[in-house]
Amino acid sequence: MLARYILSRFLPILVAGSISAVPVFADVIARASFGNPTTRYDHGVLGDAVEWGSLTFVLTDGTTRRVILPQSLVFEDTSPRLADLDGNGSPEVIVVESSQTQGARLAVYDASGRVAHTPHIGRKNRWLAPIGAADFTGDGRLEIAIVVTPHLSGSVQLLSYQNSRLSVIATAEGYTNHRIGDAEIAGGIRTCGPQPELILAQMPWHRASPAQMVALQLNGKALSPHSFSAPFTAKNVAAAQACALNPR
Ligand SMILES: [Ca+2]
Ligand SMILES: [Ca+2]
Repeated sequence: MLARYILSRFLPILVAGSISAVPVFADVIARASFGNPTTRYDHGVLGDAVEWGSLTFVLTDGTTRRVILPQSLVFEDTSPRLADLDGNGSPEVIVVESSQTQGARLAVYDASGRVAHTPHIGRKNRWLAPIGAADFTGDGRLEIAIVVTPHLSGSVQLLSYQNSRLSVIATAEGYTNHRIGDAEIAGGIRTCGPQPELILAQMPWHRASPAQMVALQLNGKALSPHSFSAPFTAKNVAAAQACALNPR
């Protein structure tokens, strides 16, 4: 009797809840890709002078949406990254946008368009390279890790995403995940212990000589480095991410 009472009392609420959820779940991004190649931003940090002018989302219902940037901006990036930053069950899309006059910024999109961005670095031909997203603080929400000016200062920033706002919560200097002209971004995130770690190269990182590989761990407001004895190579990064290689 009690079960039936509870059911009859709460059923209308459950039904109402599922109806109101329909519009939200119609806008879930399944895939994202860059398009409209353009040479209007003459930087070539990713190996050629071609960047991207548009970003296309394919939603789970099969429909597509396309964002076309104004002439003043390009996507200066390898590929869009999907991560559910606000924990609502639907991924956001993380990309790098560069301004003709102000250089790169990190931007977050959802199916409705751009929802957050960092400030531009402030100068043309200044770039940033995303590392990835993971829950570094242990609060159940993802933070985004980036390297600002990976060929100059190598400034690592951990960004929280709250209420459509990106805020720097921890930093470290002198680490990189990219060399000028490389088509791909190296390194990444691994979770082998209780918290995620950033796998990066200690600067300087040149083609002629391998760099030291480090794992950066969030420690209060700092990112503390732990050095590997193996150098920063694609093979060693993969082994570190598979937890087969650990800091000494
Ligand atoms: Ca989300
Ligand atoms: Ca977190």
